[in-house]
Amino acid sequence: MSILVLVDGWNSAPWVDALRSAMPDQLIEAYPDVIDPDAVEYALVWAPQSGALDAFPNLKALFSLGAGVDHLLGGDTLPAVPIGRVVDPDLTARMTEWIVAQVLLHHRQHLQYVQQQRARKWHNLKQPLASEVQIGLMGLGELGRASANLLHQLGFGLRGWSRTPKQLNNVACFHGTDGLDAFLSETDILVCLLPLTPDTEGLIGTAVFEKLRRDGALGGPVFINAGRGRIHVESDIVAALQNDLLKAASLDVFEVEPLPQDSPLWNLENLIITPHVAAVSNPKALSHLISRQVRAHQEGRELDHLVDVTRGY
Ligand code: NDP
Ligand code: OXD
Repeated sequence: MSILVLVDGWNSAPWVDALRSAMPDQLIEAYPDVIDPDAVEYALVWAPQSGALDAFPNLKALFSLGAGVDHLLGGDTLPAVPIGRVVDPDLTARMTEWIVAQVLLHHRQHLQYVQQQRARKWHNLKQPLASEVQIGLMGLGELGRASANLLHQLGFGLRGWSRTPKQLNNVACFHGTDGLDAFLSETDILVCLLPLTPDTEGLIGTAVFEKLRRDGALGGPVFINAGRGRIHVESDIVAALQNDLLKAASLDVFEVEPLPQDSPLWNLENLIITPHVAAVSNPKALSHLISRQVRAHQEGRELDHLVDVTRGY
């Protein structure tokens, strides 16, 4: 039996090393250096190339090396085996840090103060309290809920939007297409932590920005996206940041990654760009999750955090 690491676009060596430490009794192989393809029973995957998994007829389970699974569900027919995804305190902590950091940068008007500093200008801006600002979280899954908890502790008002109904402490919950307008109407900082699915692709653009609260304490709405780039429409973001439909934005994810050199996003002073680093999967932390999952499957127990392929996340 062997466990395969097939991570397109990532360096597989740290994953192989971490898995060998976590599972010293198992054979860990890095694609394409596989001794016996028939012996591969588990595969850790990120964006496998078309048809790559066909070479392993005895796969029993796949594990996405990220929380998102659009890299896996997008194209090919997949082997009919369970797919586990990353839900882990390490990744959750990284994401909540990034979300809280971006929210606070906008809330505390950091972009304006940087401009003032460059101009050697000493001028204090009116500062609202966190409790005067409503954060609207699109996506109330593992990462959305963890971010909500921390933002609540900082005193922000919270609204959340999901596909199915939710009841959460301290979050006004909305769901589905019917609940979207009401959710947006009192949101000052819109945070996207949605998965990319056929339903969410291209969802966030001008029509959404127009519905955000315009007379809130921050003086204009802010958009933050750490979900996936193809959920937003980049040309709409550029226009919205140029014509004050949005006051500012933070993007970690983009329609095309790496963000092309000629993208107009690079030049916008009211936009913060990070290169898809909000919550990078950590091999050492996640090898323990994979090890637990493999053991559970071998012992006939159900895997945790299974992906629903039909739903797309
Ligand atoms: P979950 O699957 O736990 O949560 C997804 C949430 O989105 C759920 O609340 C779900 O609703 C909601 N949702 C899905 N489809 C729709 C829809 N059509 N309309 C409304 N709500 C919808 O995911 P995670 O929280 O673990 O992760 C979210 C995403 O974050 C990942 O899919 C990935 O794309 C991204 N990510 C980005 C990283 C980065 O570094 N930038 C790192 C890690 C993840 P319901 O609760 O009703 O099912
Ligand atoms: C993920 C990511 O989905 O890193 O985990 O984007």
